[in-house]
Amino acid sequence: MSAARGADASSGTSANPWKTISKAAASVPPGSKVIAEAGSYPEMVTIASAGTAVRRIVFEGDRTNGDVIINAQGKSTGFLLSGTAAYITIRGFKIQNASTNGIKVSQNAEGIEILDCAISGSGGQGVFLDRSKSTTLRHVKTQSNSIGLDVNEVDGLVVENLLASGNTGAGLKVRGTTNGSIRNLTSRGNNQGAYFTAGGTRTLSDSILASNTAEGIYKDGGTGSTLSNNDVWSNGTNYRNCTADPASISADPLFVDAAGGNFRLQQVAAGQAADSPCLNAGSRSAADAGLADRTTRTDNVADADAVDLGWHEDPGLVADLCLPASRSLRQPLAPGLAPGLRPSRARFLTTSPIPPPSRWTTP
Ligand SMILES: [Ca+2]
Repeated sequence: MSAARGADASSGTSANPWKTISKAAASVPPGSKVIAEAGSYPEMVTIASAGTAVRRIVFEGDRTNGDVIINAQGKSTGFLLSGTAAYITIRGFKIQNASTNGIKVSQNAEGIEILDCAISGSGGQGVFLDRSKSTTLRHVKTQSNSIGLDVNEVDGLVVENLLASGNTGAGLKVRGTTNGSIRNLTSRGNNQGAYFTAGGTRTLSDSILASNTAEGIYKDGGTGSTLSNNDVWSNGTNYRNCTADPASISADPLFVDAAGGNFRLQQVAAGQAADSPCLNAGSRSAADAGLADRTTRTDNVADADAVDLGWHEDPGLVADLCLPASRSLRQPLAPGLAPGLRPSRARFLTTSPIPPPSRWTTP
């Protein structure tokens, strides 16, 4: 698509792109890859189509020349995955200022992947997974929303490398949910770091929950949450209705500059005065965590050995895309983040087979 020069009446090729992602969403068959180049797309994208496990439909923001932004100002939702959506991948978008949800995955939607996205300024949840099946989030930032990530009774949840900060409610809220795994979460400066309601089977590990106003981890009744290898520090109450496991710590994580939006970890090898206690404190290797190509360091050296706790940055990005912690809910974005300043060009490719799904599920 090209927000600038496209037309929805055109053929949707690279030379004659569509104007909106919504047009592509209503048009493409399984196995398609939709590419949106840099620019701002002022729309609510509803996706009701279904790929298959081996023929996903991929919506990708090509960030080579800048951010690809869904400007949902005045819309309820940025990306709405309806109940019929299946095997859809959404990758590389910034979704801003939706009145309700940046991304919503509806009941019975299956096999949805949300990768490398940043959601901010939503009036409700940045990301809301509402009774979906087999849903994956990887390398996602959810900042300055009401709730960062809200998971409601999902069957099969994988969350790996999530940053939740500056949300007025919980950074992470998990209601029910079976077979849920949350790893490498950094949840800072929210009301709660992680809030679990009763029921389900969920694990939270290799994560940092720090400086949240109310609880670091709040288990609101019942059982079904397993905690391990977390740093839970300086919250109003670190653990409520739950206790630390022996592999967890409670120490200042030594973010480089959390107030300024830099959630990398201080380390002597990268030039800081001290080493974060979160280095190599995880339960598995960086490679097994899928984070051996990401970094917690200011010099962009990739994580190695045991995985470091919490958020890992993409060293390929020119600048961190985190919002400063000082920005309150729904304030205008800084000029440097203003959308739509670059000409956008977009391509819709149906003739090129997309890579196998493993490319998209394995960073
Ligand atoms: Ca490490």
